[in-house]
Amino acid sequence: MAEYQNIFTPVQVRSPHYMGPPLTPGLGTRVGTPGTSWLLGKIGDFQVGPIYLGWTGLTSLLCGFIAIEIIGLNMLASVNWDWIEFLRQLPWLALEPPAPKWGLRIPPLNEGGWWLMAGFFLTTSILLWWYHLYRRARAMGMGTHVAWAFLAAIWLYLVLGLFRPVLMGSWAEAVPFGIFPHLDWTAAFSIRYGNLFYNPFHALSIAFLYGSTLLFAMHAGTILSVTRYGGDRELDQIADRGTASERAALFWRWTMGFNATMESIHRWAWWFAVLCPLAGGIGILLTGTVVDNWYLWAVKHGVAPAYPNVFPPVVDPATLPGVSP
Ligand code: 07D
Ligand code: 07D
Repeated sequence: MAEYQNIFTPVQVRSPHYMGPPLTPGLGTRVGTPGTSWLLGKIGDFQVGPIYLGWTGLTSLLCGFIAIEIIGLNMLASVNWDWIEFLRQLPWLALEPPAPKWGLRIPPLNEGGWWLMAGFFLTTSILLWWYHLYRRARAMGMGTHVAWAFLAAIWLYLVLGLFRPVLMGSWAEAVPFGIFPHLDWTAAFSIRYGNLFYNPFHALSIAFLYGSTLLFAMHAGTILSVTRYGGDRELDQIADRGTASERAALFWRWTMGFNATMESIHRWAWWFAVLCPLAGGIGILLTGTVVDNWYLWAVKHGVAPAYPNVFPPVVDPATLPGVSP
């Protein structure tokens, strides 16, 4: 029954587990006894483990654990250490950054100090994980494309929680930890700075986000549609006439006049994914530092129409007296 195989019908060979090629001595070891999962075999490889953590992976997990612990315990404290309430209210609970009066100083723990500490450990954890990815790729003799793509996401994260607050001179500008609270922050940020829709980098970021889903659907759909010719096995199909790859390419050429190549489609996908947070980070960094109100900016540059003169002139509400910084 093994004649007709594609990605939906993989043979899950129960052979001795593969530990991977030997490691350079002195570079740590892989840990964990490999296991087998029939269910995981339906969506990927059925062998689970071993995993190589090394000191970067291990310290990253440790810092991540400390960060989550600080956030979780603060949330638990905010509901009087009541586990039921903690579970019930979890999506609404928050660990907030320091108030504006603290600027960039270190506040007492209960006034934002915990937030600062959690942020420190989360950032350390993320950066260590980045290095872990980078080192694993190098150790495999691979390119480091995944690590650089991850760095694009880290760029946006650091802009939101570190670079922009530092430029603005206040930790209060940063994002709170919490599921709905971070959405409230996002909505409030947009309103405070005059509607993020008028920020061209937000628009670019959205175009790359939507473009990513489109490319993902086109590429995944194309490959799935040629699995009957072995398209999912990509490599040996690339050069030969009449094979999966040639059909896939011709399908697009004859549908829309142009086709990517087996290689270039992955560059398209990589760049769209990377440019989404890269452009977004630029947009956030400019907000409040260079541009205070994106709507007024858009009016000034002829992007948005000004209100007709029958109304009093539009002033930036943030400049009115009585507005807290
Ligand atoms: C599917 C890969 C797996 C990752 C997952 C996320 C945590 C957080 C921590 C309770 C696609 C794991 C989540 C570890 C738990 C605590 C304290 C990736 C996949 C499943 N957001 N955001 C979510 C983060 C920002 C926004 C969900 C993180 C900005 C909107 C999840 C960050 C802004 C919406 C989440 C971050 C913003 C969300 C699902 C960091 C502008 C939603 C995420 C570190 C960019 C959606 C209730 C997902 C939602 C959502 C995590 C930053 C906006 C909790 C870790 C400040 C509008 N965000 N987010 O699937 O349902 O990502 O929210 O920067 O609608 Mg967010
Ligand atoms: C958050 C990168 C950091 C994540 C890292 C991961 C862990 C988890 C755990 C594995 C996502 C760390 C991971 C810790 C480990 C496990 C289990 C990437 C992140 C490092 N917007 N908006 C965007 C749209 C509006 C606002 C981007 C659409 C309104 C703000 C995106 C709409 C207002 C910000 C986007 C819309 C508003 C954004 C995010 C529509 C709210 C940002 C791109 C149709 C009322 C962010 C320039 C991304 C940005 C952002 C989409 C509307 C506010 C394209 C489609 C007008 C404040 N918005 N938005 O990659 O970059 O995020 O803006 O209405 O900061 Mg928006």
